[in-house]
Amino acid sequence: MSLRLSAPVLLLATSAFAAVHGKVTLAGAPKNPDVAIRVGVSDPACTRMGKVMTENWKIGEGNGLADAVVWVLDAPPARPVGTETIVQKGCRYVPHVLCIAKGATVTFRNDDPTLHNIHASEYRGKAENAVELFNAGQTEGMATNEVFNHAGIFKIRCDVHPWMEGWILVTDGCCFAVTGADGSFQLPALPDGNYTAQAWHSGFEKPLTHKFTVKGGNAILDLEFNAAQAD
Ligand SMILES: [Cu+2]
Repeated sequence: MSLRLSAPVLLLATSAFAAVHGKVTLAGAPKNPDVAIRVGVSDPACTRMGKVMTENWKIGEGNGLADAVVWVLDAPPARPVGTETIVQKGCRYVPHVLCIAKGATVTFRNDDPTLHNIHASEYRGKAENAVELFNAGQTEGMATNEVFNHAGIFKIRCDVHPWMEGWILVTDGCCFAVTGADGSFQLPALPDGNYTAQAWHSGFEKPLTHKFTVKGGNAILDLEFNAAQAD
């Protein structure tokens, strides 16, 4: 009778448990909470897929703020540049917020049985005009690849369905994350040292800045936006 190992043996160094993680929260209630969109009869392909809501404020347990982006300004470049995907599904962008490294490719795909166009521009704050980037129409099943070659905040919208709005944050560095439903995030491992993180959310003109120290591979970052300062 032979001896069998039922599962691979995992060797975990202590450092494997080290982590740079935290939570983004929202203090107070937003002035303009999310509302249902009156799609009306403009496109039955959208209404058939359920209620369409604005997606500005996703607030979870413990005031956790979803869809905020956290990145480290002075981190060593380490993350390989890859490809991410944004799907147009149910007449919304999934994910609503994406963070990528400079030079990465985004595949935009239309999974809806209707026409969408991806109208992308660089967002430079409310006071300045957005800079047009590209505008690509897509029928069902189409996919388009776009490379984002410089850091910045990019807004995508659809001229056919004016409620459709999505955000792509392009960073210079390696270390970034988009917060989950409870506002939590985990950044890639960082060598011990002092760093500066920034957090951005589409409801605010300016990012938050937060200094932190990684010790023994660990750091906990808690960042809070104040709803009273929202745009
Ligand atoms: Cu559309």
